[in-house]
Amino acid sequence: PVKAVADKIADALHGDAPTDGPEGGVPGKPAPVSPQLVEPTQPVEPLPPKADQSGPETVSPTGQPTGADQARMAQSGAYLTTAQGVRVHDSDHSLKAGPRGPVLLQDHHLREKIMHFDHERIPERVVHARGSAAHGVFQSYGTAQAVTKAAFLARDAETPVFVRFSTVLGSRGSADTVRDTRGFATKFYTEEGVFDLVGNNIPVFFIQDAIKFPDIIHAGKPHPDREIPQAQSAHDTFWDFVSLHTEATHHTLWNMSDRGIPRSYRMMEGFGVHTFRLVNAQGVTTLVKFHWKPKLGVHSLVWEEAQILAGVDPDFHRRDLFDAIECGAFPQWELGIQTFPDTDDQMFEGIDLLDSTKIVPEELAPVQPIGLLTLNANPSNFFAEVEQVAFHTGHLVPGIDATDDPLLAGRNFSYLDTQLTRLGGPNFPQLPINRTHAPVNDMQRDGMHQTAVHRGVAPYKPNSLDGGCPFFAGADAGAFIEVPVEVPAGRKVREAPASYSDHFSQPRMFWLSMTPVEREHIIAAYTFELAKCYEQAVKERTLGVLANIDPELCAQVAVGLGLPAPAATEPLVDVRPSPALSQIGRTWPLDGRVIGIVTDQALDVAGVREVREAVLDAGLVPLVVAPAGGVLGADGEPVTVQRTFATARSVEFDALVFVGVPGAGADAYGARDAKAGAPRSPVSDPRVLALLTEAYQHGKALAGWGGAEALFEAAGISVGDPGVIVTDGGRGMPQLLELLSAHRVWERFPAAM
Ligand code: HDD
Repeated sequence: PVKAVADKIADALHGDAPTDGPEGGVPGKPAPVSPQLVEPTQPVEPLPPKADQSGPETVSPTGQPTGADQARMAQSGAYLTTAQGVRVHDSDHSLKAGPRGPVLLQDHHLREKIMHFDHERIPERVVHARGSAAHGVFQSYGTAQAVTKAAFLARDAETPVFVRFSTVLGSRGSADTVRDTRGFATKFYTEEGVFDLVGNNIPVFFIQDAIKFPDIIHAGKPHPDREIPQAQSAHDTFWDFVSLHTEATHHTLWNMSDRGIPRSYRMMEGFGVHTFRLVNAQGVTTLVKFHWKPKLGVHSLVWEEAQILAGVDPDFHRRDLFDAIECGAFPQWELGIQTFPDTDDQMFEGIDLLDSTKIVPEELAPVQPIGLLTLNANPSNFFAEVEQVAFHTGHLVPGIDATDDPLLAGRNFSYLDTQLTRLGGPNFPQLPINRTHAPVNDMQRDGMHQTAVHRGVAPYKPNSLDGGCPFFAGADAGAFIEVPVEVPAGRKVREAPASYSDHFSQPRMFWLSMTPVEREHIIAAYTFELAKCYEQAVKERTLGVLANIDPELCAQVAVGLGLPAPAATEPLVDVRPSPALSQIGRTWPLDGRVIGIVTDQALDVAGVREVREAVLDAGLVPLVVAPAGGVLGADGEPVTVQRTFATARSVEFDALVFVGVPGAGADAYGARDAKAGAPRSPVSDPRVLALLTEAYQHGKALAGWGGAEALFEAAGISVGDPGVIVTDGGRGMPQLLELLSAHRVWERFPAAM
């Protein structure tokens, strides 16, 4: 990312000119009104579509029409019409018998308008209801050619994609930063049809068999009587279930780790979870697990940040993704595969590849990069694209096949079924966002919301009336042919293989792979969640589960709950840690990170300009925080204020820079909303002190100049403390950025000392 990119997000998204918005305008002067915002009274030429209003592709890269109608994408055309195309004279008043008279049944426009509005909502997804998405492109490296014949993985192939990220438990309007698993679903519009990789940011799942899915979800969703709590697992029914159903232990432990509260969708790994089977042009098969590796590294919030954000900015992840793409800081992930020989037992180094509660450590099977995903365009209509997109684990293309993982088998049933309720019938593949970019020549006919006008008289096979068309394809003509693998014969049983009953060895491996800070976060997460439960028996039973992972984990959580720590009921397994599982200890690029510059009208504006420039040059986003909105620096190039002391909260920044002592001597609540008789702060506005202390507690890099030491001292922070630097305006930036590239100042967390 270049300077222009971050400049654009800082200015275009947060206002580069005074506006009449809540935090713009020159104090004391009426805000100028943009001519474009005046409502025209006569028909005028429609405004040209904005850059972000480009609709879904009408033609695929291979020249296939996608069915999308660009003309319907926005308010274009001079006259308002009814749904029947009749021009409308008045849409503000119902047709009445006189201005105070009763409304007439004859008013078709009224009925049509309200009828449509009444039906605007569709059922939200039963899981993963809250999400956001983006368009992009997948560039293959061609390195998977030896193991798969899938054409989109051939060298230099470029495939359009649509990716939707989500939380699992919450409703559509729930907060983004809750502790939960995140969905990571990718639709590849390949030339051979659609391939969906419907994964999560956690590589294992709660259950081994899809038949348990309704159970885990009923347990995790709000209680059926009061419908609380929303979007979280910190309640009795969830812990009741996972403490009884111990195959959930591994996934639950990942949820309680920092993976459950990502900093950004852009900073999460993605996993296909199941083992898939690839087949190459010679018919040779390989078992694989898919991984998405973010270029920006894997980073998380701290729990307090996540909680505050849920109130301060419930759309934090949605905004972060949209803003980053809008400003050109396109998020990227490398797709990688772990490969395993397709043996009869489908085991690798003693790990059952058909058990979705297990991973294969990267140290045993390295992740081999096979392509690069870049998200480069935001949706133009949330409903049409993000809400109506329908993913399916059964959407496979030649070269990629399913395995007998019983979790995958159930998913292959469920994803088709759920669309009938959500999207109202069997024709959802015709919705623009779901349309394949490959030619469709099926014999599906009619049904609700059919938009195709099919020709021909013989939608059946065999036929002679339509010349026998269409014909079957062979492998040489690109047909999808299931790999004819041997299936083990046996008795019909409702049982699982013996290897599925190992529920603790991998949770123990995960725990042992964490650094002290990460372990401390896990202990705090379990303690928080269990302390929110009412049932003593549920807490005690869960402590029993933790004892089987690690006695120290169990003991620490027990202390927090004020309960005795039970002994393990199973022998502790001797496992080797997997360092790849830890998020800490490396440095990463910083694209799109947000730096707050906290200042005051009276302070060093030239210095603010310099820091702003340095932040922009590094491809980051500077946001200027001051006591009131407007612009600073009447004497030179004006600096726009993007946040005020009333609206800024430390949680939306990755690092903070303080200019002197902003708000010194101000009334306790600042100049703008001073309360009569409120005390004057001897040091600074209390909200500035809160910004500073909160950011310090959350391990954020802090810098200051122009006498900011006095402010730090007032907050009990010394300049020599880890991650606290005194800069000389913009010249201190390299130091700050270096701190930031480790994501947080880890030394500040007690466990790391
Ligand atoms: Fe699922 C949605 C991921 C197991 C049934 N799932 C859904 C989405 C993701 C996942 C990312 C959101 C897709 C979107 O953005 O539209 N699900 C997973 C993973 C699983 C998994 C990684 C285990 C490895 N799911 C799973 C099982 C079942 C389902 C076992 C049912 C037996 N999942 C669904 C669903 C959803 C869904 C009910 C809700 C909306 C939808 O499918 O389209 O069918």
